[in-house]
Amino acid sequence: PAARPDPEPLMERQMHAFEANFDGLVGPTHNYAGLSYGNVASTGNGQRAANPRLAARQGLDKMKALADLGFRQGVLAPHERPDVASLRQLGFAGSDAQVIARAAREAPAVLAACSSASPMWTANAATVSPSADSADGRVHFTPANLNNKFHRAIEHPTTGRVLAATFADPRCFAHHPALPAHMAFGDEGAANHTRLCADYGAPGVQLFVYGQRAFDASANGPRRYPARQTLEASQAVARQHGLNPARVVFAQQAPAAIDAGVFHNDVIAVGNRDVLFYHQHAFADADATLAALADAMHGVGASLRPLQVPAAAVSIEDAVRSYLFNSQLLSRADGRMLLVVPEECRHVEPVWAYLQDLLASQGPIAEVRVFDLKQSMQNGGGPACLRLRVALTADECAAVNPAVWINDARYASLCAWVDRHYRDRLSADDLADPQLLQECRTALDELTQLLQLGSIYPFQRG
Ligand code: SUG
Repeated sequence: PAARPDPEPLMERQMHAFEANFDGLVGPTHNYAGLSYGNVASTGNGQRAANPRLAARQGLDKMKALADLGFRQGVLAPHERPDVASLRQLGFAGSDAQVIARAAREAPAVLAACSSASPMWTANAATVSPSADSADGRVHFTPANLNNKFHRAIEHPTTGRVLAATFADPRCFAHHPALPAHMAFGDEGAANHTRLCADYGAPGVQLFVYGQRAFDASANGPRRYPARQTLEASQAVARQHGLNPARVVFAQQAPAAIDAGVFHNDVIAVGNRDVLFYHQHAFADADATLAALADAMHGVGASLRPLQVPAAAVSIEDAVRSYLFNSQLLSRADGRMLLVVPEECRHVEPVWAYLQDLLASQGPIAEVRVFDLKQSMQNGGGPACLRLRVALTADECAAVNPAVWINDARYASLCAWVDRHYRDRLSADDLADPQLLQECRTALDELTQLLQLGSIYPFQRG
């Protein structure tokens, strides 16, 4: 591929770079099926009735609120569900309606997996490396294979097409295929990846957190719940993105944290610019991880500002219950930071008390905003799960599909689209209804026009 046409001087690029957030729009089949063993909200709420319309509106309201505050906010389209192609691959034949009816009768759990709206959690869509860090000066994307859960392993082909339709210009954006679909390369994307830097446009340090080593039988992994991400997957993504090894840190997540329900690192840590906000028991070896990060940051002329939350203030259980760390840490125009937390933080007393102390401490976090994301939270997806971060220069921003940015008009048209097409109640039994597939296709066909995505869905591709 051609190199960047007219590279701006580095200083210029640094000044004009920023972080954009691309949230997943909740799909019309949002439901609670208890599909994610190791994610305690998902298994705890399985079989509860969901409200897809409310779920989508809650997500859109967060996008709109952040756009109104001046943050660049984009949206990524949901996927076609139920995924009839996957059902056919599993031996269900006939018309689309017959495929669904047979799956509902013979294998309802498989139908539920093929009906999940899980692509909404775009922190798991891909790992993204900004141009300032990659060898060829482009933004790199690797869709996550999400190999650990079947309902998520079917996401990456469509995710790849959504990303390619959003970040289309090959002079700015490089798209890689997902890693091989084997547990040795289990990859959960940006949920286990944090980029630290002084400025978004300056070279940074990328932290990859893994749950287990695939090729080292003596390694100590979790005992109760699965480790979804392997070191070998993280290493492959770092290689694929052309990252400088001196600016990459691989760290193991604490196995005990995974066993307590921390199925991704973004349930126990979040970073932004030079700040890493993390729980005392997030990492298997916190001292070594912090030292390696501080060292690598020093190498890019930055200094790390670690913000450790002691277990004495917030237990791992309360962190999981409240999703304190599944927050968005965003840089305001004045350089101080805003923490976007879910409503549940208000209801877990030690967490809310901790947040008051944090605000009083005059540290980097100056503001906390609370959002009601209950529909997503009940499946284990907080504010940070719902968004994919992409650091962009002004040039790269100009190359993004303009129809995906959230502004007043797009928010209004997406809300109207949701209200036109989404049900306000969906239970496990409703997944057998063949009409649901038609509703989903009609809605998505309209959405591809609204967001100018082209024919990204299997049903549009014949
Ligand atoms: O992969 N839940 C998702 C939640 C993903 C959260 N993402 C991050 N932490 N970044 C998961 O476990 C539940 C679906 C269900 O049970 O119906 C689910 O897939």
